[in-house]
Amino acid sequence: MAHPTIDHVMAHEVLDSRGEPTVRATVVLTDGQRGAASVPAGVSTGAHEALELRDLAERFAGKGVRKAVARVNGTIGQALIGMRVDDQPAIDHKLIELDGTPDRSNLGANSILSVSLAAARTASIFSRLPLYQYLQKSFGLPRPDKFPRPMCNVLNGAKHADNNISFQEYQVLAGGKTYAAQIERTARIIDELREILRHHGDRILVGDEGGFAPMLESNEQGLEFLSQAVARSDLRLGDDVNFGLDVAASEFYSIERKIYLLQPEVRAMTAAELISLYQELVAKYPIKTLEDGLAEDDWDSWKLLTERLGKKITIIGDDLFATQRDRLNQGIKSRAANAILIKPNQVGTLTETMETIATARRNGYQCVVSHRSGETCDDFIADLAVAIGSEYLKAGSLMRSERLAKYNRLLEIAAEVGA
Ligand code: 2PG
Ligand code: MG
Repeated sequence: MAHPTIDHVMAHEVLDSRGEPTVRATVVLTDGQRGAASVPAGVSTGAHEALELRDLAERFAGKGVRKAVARVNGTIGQALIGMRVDDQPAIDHKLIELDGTPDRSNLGANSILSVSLAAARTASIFSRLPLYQYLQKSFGLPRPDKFPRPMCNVLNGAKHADNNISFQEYQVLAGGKTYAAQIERTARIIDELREILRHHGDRILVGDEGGFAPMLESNEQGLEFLSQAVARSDLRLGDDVNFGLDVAASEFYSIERKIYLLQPEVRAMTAAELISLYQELVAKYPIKTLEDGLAEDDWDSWKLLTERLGKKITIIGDDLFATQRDRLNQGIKSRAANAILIKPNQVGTLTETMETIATARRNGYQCVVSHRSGETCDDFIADLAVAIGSEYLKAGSLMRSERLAKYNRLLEIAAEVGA
């Protein structure tokens, strides 16, 4: 078989699920085979993420990505012509070198990632392997001992919704013998939750990630509603079903005053008080995962949170680590969190994403592969989650096609591998 050589790369501006521009790139081989990928974008972005290149012009309120597209069609495309598409590290190192900045601010993490992912997809097509198998093979990953479970964000708050709550995500973690059974149970709970909210007098609206977005009396009330929905689904709380939270605490932290301001309770809390609240909630509800319980640079408090709850539940760093290996190493050293959220667009290339995952694994940190609030129907992260044996795939609720694209891809792979 001839080498799979890159003939050219092209990019377009497309729209994501929030109606905002993003980059889609296609890699074309000399034999005409091709693969494409679109990058997602977050709203509650962390301060330490790699930077997206935006036009900052009039179109789309400054959010256009024509500059990023031009980088792919120009500098990046030129540099990749003639390279082997199945040498992902070489491609990614070329992208990193071309950019030349630590935060990808020159070419933009959006242009770089679109090409990095499109190259991997094209190589998998050339190799006649499903993407997850290609990733396992090309990165020499061990055969995973688990299949990702759905981490399903059924109630949306904070920046992802138009309601009044500080906590960003209330997740259902359904157990079950198979992935398909876990999805069915999750769907059942969502149906019951809809009825409960209707009964409570809420209009049934959904947030950016497809979860319901009701007005609540307190952040705790979300957990009460979830518990009721599980009971009405004839499932056992803590047995069949657990909960997860993404608090996204950086969003309600005041750096000057060092306090967390919780809405709608209107409570100004120190980190220690907020940690006590988490302890109370964990004692009362079957919460198994807690993401971004504290702000992204509140390292000492992260250490305290991990001391207090790390033996009992999974403490996930998202904005804290921003998928960056250096920040993860800092967390390992200071014993902050015991798991990391993995979002390729926080770092910029697939190879760096895999390096961060390998560091997490070596140090006993769990990995959770995640979407962004602004998504397309690209399902790359589902294959990534399978390839690395991610504990969960976090992809929003079981509503809106850009979320379902990922969960449905896992249904397909689960059928293939018998998970
Ligand atoms: C998060 C993500 C995805 P965003 O905080 O985990 O849910 O949100 O993409 O807006 O950063
Ligand atoms: Mg998060």
